[in-house]
Amino acid sequence: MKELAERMGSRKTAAVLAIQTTVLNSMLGFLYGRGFVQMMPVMLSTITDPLCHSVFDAGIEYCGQKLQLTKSMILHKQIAISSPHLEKIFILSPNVRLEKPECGVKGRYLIEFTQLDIEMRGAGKKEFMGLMEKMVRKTIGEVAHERKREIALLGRELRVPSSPFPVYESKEWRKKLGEEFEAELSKKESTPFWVMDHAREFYDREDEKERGYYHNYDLFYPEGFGEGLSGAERDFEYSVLKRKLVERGQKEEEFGAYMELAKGGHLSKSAGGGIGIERFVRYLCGLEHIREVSPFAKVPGDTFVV
Ligand code: ASN
Repeated sequence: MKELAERMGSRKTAAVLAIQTTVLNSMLGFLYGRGFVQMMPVMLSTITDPLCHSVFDAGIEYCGQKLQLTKSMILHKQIAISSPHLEKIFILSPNVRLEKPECGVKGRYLIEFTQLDIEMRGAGKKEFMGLMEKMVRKTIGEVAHERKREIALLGRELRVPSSPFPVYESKEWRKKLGEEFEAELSKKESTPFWVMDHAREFYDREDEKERGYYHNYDLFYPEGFGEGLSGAERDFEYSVLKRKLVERGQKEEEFGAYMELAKGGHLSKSAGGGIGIERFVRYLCGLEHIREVSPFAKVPGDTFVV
């Protein structure tokens, strides 16, 4: 209990929370100013993101139904953005991902975190990535300006990165630097950067002609802070989604209402992504481990006291 009391009572914790407040105010203000509509988070659902890496099951039984804790709201975003009356949406979305304990040492993982999850109907990757660069630059600028005292207390210096951010193609850089190329690039870079084309979930758009090329993008932070945002253009046609589920050995029934809507032609073209709030705050504050972002941080493998 002493450690929790110390962490809660420290100036550092208060400075980090103040910076996080400015981050949220800046990002939400940015989206409101551009006509985005905010939706409330879904925390329990019959469907959720399958994720491309393995996590422990976080399902519960309720009145004879199996419900899952939200890993991400991607499927709900795709359903919502298909309304002809909604063009741009976002959710400040709490996610639960019961990561394997060994992830704890990496300094970037929490089993409970929040992402600002955004989706735009009809958009492509260029438009979405450009928007995210503007949002990230505005937010860094506002934190640097409004939180000088807190930034100084943390011994950090902040500079607004110039745009456009560098873009790396994953296949090319994996060949050049090996499997750990993203970590290498993150250590070497001095500005946030994009890594394109990751083979992952069935809803990220795969090129129709060049199979195995994915129209997705991750934003990485420099100084070794690693990945902070992931997003993609989406596949939405039933036959394509179905083929990709089969290829991944996943069952259509696991995605019930989502696949039913796809079958009826009710999903539409969109692009979006989610930026992890705790990871962004960790980067801005220059914190060694993500546990320092919140006194209640749940790091994989830890024994939790609260
Ligand atoms: N939020 C991500 C996206 O929009 C999905 C995820 O978090 N797995 O692509």
